[in-house]
Amino acid sequence: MKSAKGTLALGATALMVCAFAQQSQDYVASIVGKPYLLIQRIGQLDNLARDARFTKDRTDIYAIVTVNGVKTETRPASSDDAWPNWEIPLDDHTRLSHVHVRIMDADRGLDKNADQGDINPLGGEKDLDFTYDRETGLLSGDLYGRTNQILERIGAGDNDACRIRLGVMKVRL
Ligand SMILES: [Ca+2]
Ligand SMILES: [Ca+2]
Ligand SMILES: [Ca+2]
Repeated sequence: MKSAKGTLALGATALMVCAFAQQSQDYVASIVGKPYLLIQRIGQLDNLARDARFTKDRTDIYAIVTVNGVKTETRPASSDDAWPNWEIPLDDHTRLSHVHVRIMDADRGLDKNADQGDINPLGGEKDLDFTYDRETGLLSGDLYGRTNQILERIGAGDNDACRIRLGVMKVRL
């Protein structure tokens, strides 16, 4: 049987560009039996790694995810089109997880103001907010869908546009 424990067969795989398919299929979930946010892919459409006045910048995009007020900062991804497969646990104690996702590109030195990526298709909004209902398995808000569904959002209407693929996953025990 192919269902190795913790392996996700994602429905979106068939839609992916061939060059990236391999990387995606290599993903093996490290959280089993509990819902978590998977940020599978993050790519910059605008250049967030533009050189600033005093320093050379590089691509080091990371995510700040807040779940019911608890903040998690991921490690940076160093590619313009990265498949970091960041995993952020959702709230396993309450029915609803209110999730806020922000994307940043770190800038260092004297130019330490980081650039905030735009992953929200609406003008004037850069972040994504959604609620996950543990009982129904449904997402609502800036993301809507169901558990184990990868969703894509493309930022528009603001500067520093990025493309993100993410979803709430739950791998059966
Ligand atoms: Ca930057
Ligand atoms: Ca940077
Ligand atoms: Ca926007």
